[in-house]
Amino acid sequence: MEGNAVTYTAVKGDTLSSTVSVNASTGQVTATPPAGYVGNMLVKVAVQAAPGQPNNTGDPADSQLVSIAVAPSAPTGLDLPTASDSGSSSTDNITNATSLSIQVGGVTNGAVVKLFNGTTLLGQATSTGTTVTIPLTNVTPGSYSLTATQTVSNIESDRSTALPIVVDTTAPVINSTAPTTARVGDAFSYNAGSPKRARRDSAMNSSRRPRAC
Ligand SMILES: [Ca+2]
Ligand SMILES: [Ca+2]
Repeated sequence: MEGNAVTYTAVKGDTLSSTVSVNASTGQVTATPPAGYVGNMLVKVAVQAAPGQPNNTGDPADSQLVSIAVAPSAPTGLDLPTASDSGSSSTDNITNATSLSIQVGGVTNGAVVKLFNGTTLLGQATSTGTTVTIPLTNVTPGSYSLTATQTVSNIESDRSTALPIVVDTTAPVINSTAPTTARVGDAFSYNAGSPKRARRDSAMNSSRRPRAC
């Protein structure tokens, strides 16, 4: 019956409340699992000779039970928590901590959550809620692009959006020289974070303070 007209059918192959449909002309099967379902879903797909077409197999239809793995959604909201984000900003994802935690959201209770840098597995933890914290120790200084997956019913999700973090253990240095003299009565200003020359505020102020005598 190769090349002859056929009729496609597709129905549920299990008791899940999923919906299954098939395009009669192309045979394209669309199966929608129940909302939030993770696991395997069975669909029974059959093809048979269209009415009036010869059927050279003993069976009226050639059917197949197809197992579809429905994966959990990717985790969301990776974060370097404030407690692990050291330095002048606790939200810049630049830290000198080599023992730190990464928080992962959007996970299912009981999911195994894996944390990767690129394709390297850094750590994993089992979620006991919708967020999970993955501790990391002895982190080598450098730049990281962290992603996470969650595995539910032995089916692993896609990767989350990446969280870039920098682990920098090099102490900052002052690369400017503080002035050693100041005039009595003048406000003194020095920016240790700028390599520019120090200045005296009085030079910029029109209203000078009276000088002490
Ligand atoms: Ca943070
Ligand atoms: Ca920081």
